[in-house]
Amino acid sequence: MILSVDARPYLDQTLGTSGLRKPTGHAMQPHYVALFMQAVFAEIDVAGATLVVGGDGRFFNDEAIQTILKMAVAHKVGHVVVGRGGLLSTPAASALIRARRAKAGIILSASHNPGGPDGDFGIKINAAHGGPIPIAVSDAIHRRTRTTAHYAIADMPDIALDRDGRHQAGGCLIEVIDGVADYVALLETLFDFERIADLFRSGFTMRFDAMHAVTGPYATALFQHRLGLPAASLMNQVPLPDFGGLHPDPNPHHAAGLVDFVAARAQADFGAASDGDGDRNLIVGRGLVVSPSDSLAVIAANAHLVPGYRGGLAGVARSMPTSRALDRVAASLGVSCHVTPTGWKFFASLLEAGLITICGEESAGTGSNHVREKDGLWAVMMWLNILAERRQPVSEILRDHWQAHGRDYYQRLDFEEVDAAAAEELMETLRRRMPRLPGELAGRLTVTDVNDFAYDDPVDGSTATKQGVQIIADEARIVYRLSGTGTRGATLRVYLERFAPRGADHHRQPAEALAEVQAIAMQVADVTRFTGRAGPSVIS
Ligand code: VG1
Ligand code: CO
Repeated sequence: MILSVDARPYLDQTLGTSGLRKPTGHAMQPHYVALFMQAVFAEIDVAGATLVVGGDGRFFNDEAIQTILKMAVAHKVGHVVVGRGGLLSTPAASALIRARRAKAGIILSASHNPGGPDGDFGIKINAAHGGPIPIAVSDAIHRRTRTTAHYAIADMPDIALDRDGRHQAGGCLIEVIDGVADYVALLETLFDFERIADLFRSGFTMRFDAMHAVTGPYATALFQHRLGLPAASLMNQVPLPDFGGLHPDPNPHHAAGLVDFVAARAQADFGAASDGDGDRNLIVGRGLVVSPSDSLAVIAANAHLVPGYRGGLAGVARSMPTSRALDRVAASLGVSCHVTPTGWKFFASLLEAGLITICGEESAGTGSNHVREKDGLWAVMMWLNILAERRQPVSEILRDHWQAHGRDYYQRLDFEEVDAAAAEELMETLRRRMPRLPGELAGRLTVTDVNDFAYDDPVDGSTATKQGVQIIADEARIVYRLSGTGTRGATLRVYLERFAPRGADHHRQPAEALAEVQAIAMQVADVTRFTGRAGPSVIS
């Protein structure tokens, strides 16, 4: 029986950089998820189509998934493919959408935000190409939520998600699958598994931190069962609804244990971690944390060593705040480097059109045309395959890279949970000051260019404006933008970068190399006055 439930619309169901994201308690309000999904199903006609559903296992996922399955039945979806235990990493979901020719995917995740009753909950909506829906669609969904005052849901028992199986509900087939095997099989088409297994047999040591998030089962199947890594090399590999109280954001701040073990105490040759939904990665070597922007550049420069990319790269792309290290690699390879606003949807469009092969963001997301999302384990496998070929320490690979291309010192400063109005005012004040900045002296640097980043998608012709203010001062760059994934107040992100060309000193600490740029960044935008903060809450 299909029920039509009346409820009052929620007016705050805005989609940000990556889907709907809210404090868990907020998302658990009566009918909140159901009304949102009603708007989604009204915008994306799913009748008779296939739908992929899964999440990162965080608190409230199980309940929300049952609601979504029952609503899928009510909306006459033909086939729902759902991950066992309600689990699917974001890249695995992307792969599944493509493999099963699904019309859409629903990924229940607030990604790198903390989980649990006091953490965050989120819903990402993906399109038939496997990537995040374009802005035109997310805007339409948001508009529709504002007037959606009822939803349709099947009156049926919960579906057992703890084991694989097929359930017929009305005209809908609900198929529970173990998504891990399919995902590992996809990686097998790209990487030289034998060579990586050889590397592990040669005494090379690795530590992988799944942060009690979704990649645990994937990492166990891949690294331990398939490539022979000892079980003790995996940390926090059991997905937990509250991520064990950890914050599943793989940066040096939140993955401090891994960084201490590998980088500081040199207890392993290689360390890696991924985030809540498995799309981000952190790469660590003995004595150093690889900055995500450098990791992207090294991956692109060495991709020819990996079987799946031996044929070369069609092009590459980075988000605007990501360092320009990738541009230098692209120039040396003779391919174009596209610069997009923050968020994977812009890459999905370029990947779909075949304009790029590899892309990434400073926030530790890296990926390729094998799916339409960033992919944490893929990035780790790229590094492992490159290390298996080059047989050099991570630090030497970086040193060689900087010698060949120069080094872009890089840091991101996050001012989290600041007053939203004050953060807006900071950005608006900065925008008003923009015309006066060029030519001004900033310390020993001269401002050479200032702009508020705008982007015209070369594929679908859409335009995105006000995507972040960038100030270029000689060989340095400062970018300011507000986060679109936070759920409390506003988060100001300030990105700092300074280029040290070939032959310059490449072995300074980033904080020291960027001290002058940081001081300029704080002063030009009056960060302390607007935010009331003397310094950032997180540096990555
Ligand atoms: C952040 C990152 C961005 C990333 C997005 C989603 O967005 O900066 O690069 O694409 O999170 O990542 P923002 O708007 O807060 O800066 V995930 O792993 O949360 O899907
Ligand atoms: Co994520």
